[in-house]
Amino acid sequence: MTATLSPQALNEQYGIPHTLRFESAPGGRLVRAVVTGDAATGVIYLYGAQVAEYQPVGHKPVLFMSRQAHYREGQPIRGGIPICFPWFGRKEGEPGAPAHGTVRTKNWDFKAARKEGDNLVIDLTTAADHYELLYSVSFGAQLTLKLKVTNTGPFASSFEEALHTYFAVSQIRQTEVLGLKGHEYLDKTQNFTRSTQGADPLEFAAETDRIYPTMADNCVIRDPGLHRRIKIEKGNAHSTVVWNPWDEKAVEMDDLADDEWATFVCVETGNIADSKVTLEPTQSHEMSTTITVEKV
Ligand code: TA6
Repeated sequence: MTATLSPQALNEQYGIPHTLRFESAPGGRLVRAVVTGDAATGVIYLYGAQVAEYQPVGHKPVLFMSRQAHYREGQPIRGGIPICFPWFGRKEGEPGAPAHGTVRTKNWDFKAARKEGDNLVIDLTTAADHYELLYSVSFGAQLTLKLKVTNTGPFASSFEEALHTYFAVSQIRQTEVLGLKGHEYLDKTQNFTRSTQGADPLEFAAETDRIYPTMADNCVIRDPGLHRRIKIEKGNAHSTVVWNPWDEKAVEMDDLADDEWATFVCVETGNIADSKVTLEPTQSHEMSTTITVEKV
């Protein structure tokens, strides 16, 4: 199995009538799987194993995707759920290394697709350094993501990981994130100064870029404009990141339209900084997150 299989070959091998099909993405270079399940629709790119769309039946789209996203090899796709691995942000001691690791800008191998009740589950794999990665995405009334990492090398080694989820919101100024109170964070807008979050909810009135390295609790996004709450449950994930670039930073980003910053918030599940993971040879670690939308 190789990630360079054509949509036609993938359809022959893994396609499921009325439920799963493969196609070329805009621009024709990347391949994506389109899910039309009983409980939800979705899209996942083989490039980066990046979930780009998720919409449970009866709800509006849950994920944000930039109108100006690049769909070409060598560049990350702006929106959906990029996977950060084996480091988060800048690599320590290597300023030239790509931000957020190497797996979001490579083609993954499509491994399997199966129906489980109303859900459609897709497995993709890749390797990075001396790690093997298995990513399982279950599209249903909830979206469940599981990232399993195995150390295939001869030595113990450590990594960081994150599911850098872009949630669509009606308006960032009215959006609230709950569950962070009392947790320490590294403020990237203040040169990574450490502070403790005093109050719940977190509201947005300026650029926000915070790593909560030891925040394993679940979070909730409250969006009164869309009349919904998004619950983010975490398994084996001890860090949370919250990000919105605000207007000035957004204008500098060529893969984001100037008005789009106000319509998303990233709430990211991961293991970062103080919570990086160390694996002995042959050991595995699985992190997961489940996203649930509720009307209010
Ligand atoms: O998760 C927050 C963050 O690390 C921010 O600092 C911001 O730069 C963002 O990710 C996007 O990073 P990217 O490399 O995708 O432009």
